[in-house]
This record gives sequence, structure tokens and C-alpha cells, in this order.
Amino acid sequence: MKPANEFLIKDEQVFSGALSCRGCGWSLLVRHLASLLGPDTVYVLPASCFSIISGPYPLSELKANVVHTLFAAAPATATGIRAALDRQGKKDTIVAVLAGDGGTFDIGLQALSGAAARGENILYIVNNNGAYMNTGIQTSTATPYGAITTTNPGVGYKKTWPKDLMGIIAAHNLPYAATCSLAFLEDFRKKVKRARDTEGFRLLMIDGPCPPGHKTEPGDSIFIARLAVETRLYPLFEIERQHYKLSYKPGSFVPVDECLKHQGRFKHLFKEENKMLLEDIQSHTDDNWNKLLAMEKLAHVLGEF
Ligand SMILES: Cc1ncc(C[n+]2csc(CCOP(=O)(O)OP(=O)(O)O)c2C)c(N)n1
Ligand SMILES: [Mg+2]
Repeated sequence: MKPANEFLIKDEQVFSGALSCRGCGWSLLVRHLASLLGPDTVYVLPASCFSIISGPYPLSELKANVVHTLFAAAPATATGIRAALDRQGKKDTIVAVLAGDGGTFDIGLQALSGAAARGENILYIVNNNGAYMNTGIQTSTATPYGAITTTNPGVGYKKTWPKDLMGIIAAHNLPYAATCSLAFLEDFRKKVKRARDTEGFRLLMIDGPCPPGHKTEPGDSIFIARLAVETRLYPLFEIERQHYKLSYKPGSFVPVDECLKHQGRFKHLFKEENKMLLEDIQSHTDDNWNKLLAMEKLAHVLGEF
């Protein structure tokens, strides 16, 4: 039988006193991640909330090495660090990028695609909080449809669907990529271990709670993250060389509004005149889920997973 506390941190790799907002996902994510990657890791940070949270030298939050780099350049910087470490014979040192959705879906996409296509031996982690939070909640291409940000001219909410980053990354034929949630810590830790122990370019995307950006109560972060998975707004899955596998299938149907109603950024969706938007989100969510089920079936047919 599995021990009940398998997800508890045994080897703390961060110092106390993180500079994050209350209820921020970055800190919990990094705490668990760092405990599994260990001190022999170089973290590469493009601009994001975590650039601040990680703390100024010598008051760094992480016990490992941290390299701050340009917003667009993290995978390129990580490529250089990897090459230098390999040259020194330090093959076991892990190079991990910690980036936001803006730094990944938008400005860093070309560097990400380049490093992924070259098969660099790098672990890439994206904390997807659905906007440029550090600079004041501007829309990114990861912002959910219908969400209010500070940069939506006209009606004031995002009117396009977020980019399918996992689909884009799958097309690079990576050895391993997965989506993770902080409400499913055991699953998250399992995926970190698998990514850590895989050679080549690996990517993990984490659903990042952000109380100031999502207009939520800090104490509700994990509760809402769980609802995002249960409503299938944020499905948990793995991709191995373009083959998809769902990690969790909710036992019953939970409508998307159960998750959206707790977030102030979706408040307007609950006005009578916006009912159509809510229905749009439900049907897009259903389509996406059915697509993932079909992708999983395809992987079975091909017999690869
Ligand atoms: C070239 C460049 N443009 C703009 C900025 C300003 N900037 C710093 S952090 C940030 C937002 C990052 O958003 P995201 O990647 O989603 O991370 P988050 O802050 O949400 O954690 C921006 C726009 C910058 N540092 N460099
Ligand atoms: Mg962000």
C-alpha cells in the first residue's frame, strides 16, 4: 500500500519568507518542484512574478543556482548553460526553466520552439496563471476566453480562445510533456519525477492560482484549482512523442460555471445578457475534452503508451 503522505516534502529546497502574494501558485509549485529536483539544479528565470518571488541575491528563495534572463530568451539561455555544464562533465546537473504564460505562449515562443526542436536536455516549467500578472494583469494568449484583464478594449473581456500550447509542444515530438495542478499534488510530483528522469526537452504546464489576477480569495486557490480539473476546464494529461494519455477522468459531469463563479474575472458572465458566453465556454470545454479522449484512443490504437 502507498504511504498516505507520499506527497509531503522531505527535503526542503527553499528558504522561508517568499515574496509572493497570498494564495499564489508559484511558491507551492516551486517548493514541491525544488524538493524533487534537489540542489544540483540551475534555474533559468525569464521575467515573471517568480523573478520577484525568487528574491534578490543574496536573499534568494531557492537553495540552488538561479540565472535571471531576458523575457524572450530563457530556452536559449538554458541551452548555453546546458552546453557549458556538459562541457565540464556535469551531465547530472539539471537545467530547469521557470517561466510564466506570457514568457511561454507569447514572447518566448520562438526560443521555446527552437530549443524543443533541437531536443535540448532541459526541463521547462510554465506556471500558467492566464495573464501577464507581474505587470498588472495584461491579456496573454493563454488568458481564458471571457476573462476580464486590464487590456481588453471594447467590452472588456477576452474574446478569443487561448492558444493550445500543449498541442504546439506535442508537434515538436517531445519525449515528455504534461499538464499538472496544485490541487493534485501526488499527480504533480509523479510528473515532476518522470520529467526529471527523462532525457531531452521536457515541458510541464501548471495551472497557476493568482488571487489578485483572478479576483479570488487567497484561501480558495486550491479549491478552485481542483474545480478547474473537475469541470474539465483544465484537463490533466501526459504526452509522450505526440501520444496523449489522460491522467484523471472526473467521475461525474460538473458544469464550468461551478468553477468560474468563484472568480471575479468571470463575474460578468453571470449576467443574463451574457448567458451565451457561458454556454460557449461549456461547449468549447466539452469539445476539448472529447478531442483529448479521441487523442488518447488514437495512442491506444497505435499502441505506443
Ligand atoms: C522585453 C520585455 N518586455 C516586457 C517586460 C516587462 N515584464 C516583466 S514580467 C512581465 C509579465 C510576465 O507575465 P508572465 O510570463 O505571464 O508571468 P507572470 O508575471 O504572470 O508570473 C512583463 C510584461 C520585460 N521584462 N521585458
Ligand atoms: Mg502569467
